[in-house]
Amino acid sequence: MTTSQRILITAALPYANGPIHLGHLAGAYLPADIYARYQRLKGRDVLFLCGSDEHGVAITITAEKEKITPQAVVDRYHEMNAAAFARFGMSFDNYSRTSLPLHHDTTRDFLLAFRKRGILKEKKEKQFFDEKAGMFLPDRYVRGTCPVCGNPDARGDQCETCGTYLDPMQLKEPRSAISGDPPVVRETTHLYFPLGEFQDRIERYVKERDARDGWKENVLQYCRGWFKEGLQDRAVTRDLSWGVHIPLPGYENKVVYVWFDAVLGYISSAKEWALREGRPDAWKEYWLDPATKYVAFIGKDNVVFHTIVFPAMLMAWNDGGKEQFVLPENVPANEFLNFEGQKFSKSRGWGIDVQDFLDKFPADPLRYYLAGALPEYRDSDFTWRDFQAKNNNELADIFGNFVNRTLAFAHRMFNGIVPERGPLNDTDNEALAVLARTPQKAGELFEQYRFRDGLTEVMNLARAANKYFNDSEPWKTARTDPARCATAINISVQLTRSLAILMSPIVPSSAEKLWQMLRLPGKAATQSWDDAGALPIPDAHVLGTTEILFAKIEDETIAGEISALGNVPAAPPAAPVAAGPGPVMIDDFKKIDLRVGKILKAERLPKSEKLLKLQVAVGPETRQIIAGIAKHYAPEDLVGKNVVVVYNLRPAKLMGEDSQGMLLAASDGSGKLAIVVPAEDIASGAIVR
Ligand code: B3M
Ligand code: ZN
Repeated sequence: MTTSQRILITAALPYANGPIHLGHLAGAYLPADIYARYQRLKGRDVLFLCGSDEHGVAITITAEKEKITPQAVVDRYHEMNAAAFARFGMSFDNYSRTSLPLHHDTTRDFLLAFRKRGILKEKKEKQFFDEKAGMFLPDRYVRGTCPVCGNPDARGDQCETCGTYLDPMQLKEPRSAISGDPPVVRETTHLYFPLGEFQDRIERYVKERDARDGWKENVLQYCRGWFKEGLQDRAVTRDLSWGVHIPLPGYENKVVYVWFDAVLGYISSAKEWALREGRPDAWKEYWLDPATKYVAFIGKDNVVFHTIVFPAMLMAWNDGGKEQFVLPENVPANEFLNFEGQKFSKSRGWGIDVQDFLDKFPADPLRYYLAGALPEYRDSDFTWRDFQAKNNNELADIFGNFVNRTLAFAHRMFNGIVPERGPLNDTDNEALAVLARTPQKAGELFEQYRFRDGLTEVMNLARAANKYFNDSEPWKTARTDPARCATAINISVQLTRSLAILMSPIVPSSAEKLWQMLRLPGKAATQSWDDAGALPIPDAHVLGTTEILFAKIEDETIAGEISALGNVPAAPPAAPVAAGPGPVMIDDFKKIDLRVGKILKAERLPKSEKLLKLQVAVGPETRQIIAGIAKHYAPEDLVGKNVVVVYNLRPAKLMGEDSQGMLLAASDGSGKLAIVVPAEDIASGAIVR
């Protein structure tokens, strides 16, 4: 029996402790989904798995705060996130959850097998205990003064101010992050996984897989850092009550460490999938076949667990000789997506949840925008204006417009019947050459986890298609050369079909809508990627009815979102350049007192991504001016610059700061902004007229 290549794809299991936001989508989920959809089009046998990570102390803390059970917390967020993923178009074969008995059993299998084989060692250690909360404190729930930099609010695992990795015992004046009380030290016993013993094998593993499949530089860098530090043995049990219980004497009040069980959730998710398929052993076809290519998509904060801890656990299991699990062939981790220039933050209410977003806009424009802005190499930024621009200027104006003009023309001039393709000319051949090479070019990039570049290739085909339509001028040849017109429309229709297939990993529901408009059999998602460059629609094929694929997003809508950000002032709608207020008398102009100022100091306002606080010398006087130029200038680039100040503008308060005047700046409506500076050096205070 020949089977097509099996690809096992996992995406990090999100904690069921809050709603997922756009940053999560851009980090792991959208790239994983594009990859899965692309591989299915390549005809590969894909199993794509995810699920909720439902353990960990953060969940018990939420439960205590809300006075409900941890199970109630995870039930709520599991449902919520599963629904959000479905709406976003995630094509998981299974979305599981780690509170399932099936998962607890899988975890205990690993733990007990490791214990039996002497891999897990018991160690006694001293740990902080919160007497008020009645619990041992996980490292990050101990706070205190950093011994290195003196930060009074350092976390027990790491000081976020100076970056030092800490042991909670090193903190000065430690206190519990749960009750606020100083904790006491108690002795406790835990099982340790000997990660240190695996260092050589893990280093070799990373090297080998990188050589074979090209790991991302950011991921390799994290690994090198950990290797250099030296891998440490890790406790895999915790003194908690919520989690996977351990049937070993002395462990009655302990559970498995959340990360030890979470990574095994990928295996349980496959088992659950197999049960639902009615073939309980089917998971083995993926996990236990050495020919399976396993790719684990994650965000950068999860790297160590997927490149080191999980592979070491699988190696340890495989050493037992029973089942041989495949190890990740690649771990494509993205950096972070920020939101309007700042980190997503649940506590500060900064960012947007997936459900909230999808209540306002369909999934495909969001998928398209995020795919083009994925933080593949460095952090990237979601902004409402970029989102609008990408939707309107690319999705609607390039892809949507090509589809719309082609199908509208075919309906109007050919009654919706695909006209005959005659002999080809140079214009046709040029377009068809772009078409012929796009599947391979874009496909190679997707294989290398370069989704932004892959999308660019596909969109270049859409651009070429628009150009082809323009150059062919079917509206002219309809009269002058009907056969030529027919050929151009035939090819254009074929191109819309190709785009439906090639765009389907990015905008799956629009691709299916287009597929229906073409009235072709099957679905866009079940076609062959490699045949996307073919011209299979027969002459005289009858098209379906046409609809608009992508709606434009209005300025008001976006302005509304921006002003809803609260402390960020909405940018004024871009005015057409030529339209001004009309003529004024010189006396009116003279009412405005303009003077040269010199910027002495510039700093960011902590809560604003748009505003800078400037100290500007105007003659003998120093004025504080709050200017909305933070997106265009770095504070350090402004110091020393001469500018033009509206000197007699009535003072105002912006975000609680006094602003005495305003800088002149030019903007052209494209979002670009330039401050106005005198052409020569001139004394500050000089009058401008
Ligand atoms: N739940 C962390 C996170 O959501 C963690 C991932 C588990 S992957 C096995 O970022
Ligand atoms: Zn510090």
